[in-house]
Amino acid sequence: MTESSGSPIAVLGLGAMGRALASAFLEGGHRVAVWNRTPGKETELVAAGATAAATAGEAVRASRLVVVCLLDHTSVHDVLDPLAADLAGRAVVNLTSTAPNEARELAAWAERHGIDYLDGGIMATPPMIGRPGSSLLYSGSKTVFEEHTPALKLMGTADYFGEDAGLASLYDFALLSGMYLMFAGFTHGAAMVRSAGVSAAEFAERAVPWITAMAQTIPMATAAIDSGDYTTDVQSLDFNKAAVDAIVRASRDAGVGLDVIAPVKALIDRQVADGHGAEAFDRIFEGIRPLTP
Ligand code: FVH
Repeated sequence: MTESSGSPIAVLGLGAMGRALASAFLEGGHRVAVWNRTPGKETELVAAGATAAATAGEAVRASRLVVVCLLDHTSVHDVLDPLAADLAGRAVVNLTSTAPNEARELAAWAERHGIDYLDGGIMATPPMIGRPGSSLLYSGSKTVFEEHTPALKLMGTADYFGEDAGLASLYDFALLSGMYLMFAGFTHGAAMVRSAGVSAAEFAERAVPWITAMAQTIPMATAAIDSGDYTTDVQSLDFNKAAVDAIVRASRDAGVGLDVIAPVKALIDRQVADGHGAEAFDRIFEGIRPLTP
């Protein structure tokens, strides 16, 4: 069974993201009850048709679906713990960024209180919500996901990863890791060219197409990583060591800190020292992978 359009939704947390989520539900024709710890952030939403709840409990009791978007795991417990009885029998979709084990802990807490719990990771910024490019990842209660898919799709594409409530967050944080290291790499490059008086904006004109092109080659690394066979006849670790050592020298010469590039060099050096210099760069995966599975 899926929910009827216009069914009431509570949104707890009206930070930049919570406000964007509530707007998307309003635009989708839902009745929306909003609550935030600090009053004042609901004004525009109320003007657009939302109901401002005086307490989180009031918002929850008005709705079958409760969407939570707070700062972190602790704030979710701060808000939801006193409402456990009110939440029993209702669906909670928690879109707060939590670590996988924190999501699992929340799912176990919800189960103990008879609450249907779906965890989610938002792969979008607030202005992207409800627009093309907004993607949300879910795991936990399949019932909640299936029943509320139409409402979830108002925020962005909705992909379900399974009953393990920590999986969506694991994907979310894994993707964010790639993003943070990409941005860190950009700042390292920007620092290098700054030594020649080049602005970050000028550098970005070349960095964006280069990084975009390189991202297209990621699928080429997957076969080696998944099989553990790093045999290569191009660009071995020895080759990459020479390149990264030269980048380190160039960075030093330019007066740039090695904080970003040094861990990359260390990963390569470890594999070369262990006798894998002839194998592919992707072998650095073996230096950081979990022992199981
Ligand atoms: N903004 C983004 O681009 C990212 C995109 C990916 C997903 N994140 C996550 O979404 C969560 C909320 O993010 P946000 O952008 O809305 O964050 P803020 O604007 O800082 O709002 C935080 C809200 O949390 C409330 N809050 C904090 N601590 C408590 C607490 N102990 N009890 C009750 N509410 C609390 C805060 O309330 P207030 O300070 O206004 O009273 C805000 O409503 C987050 O997990 C991101 O990682 C967004």
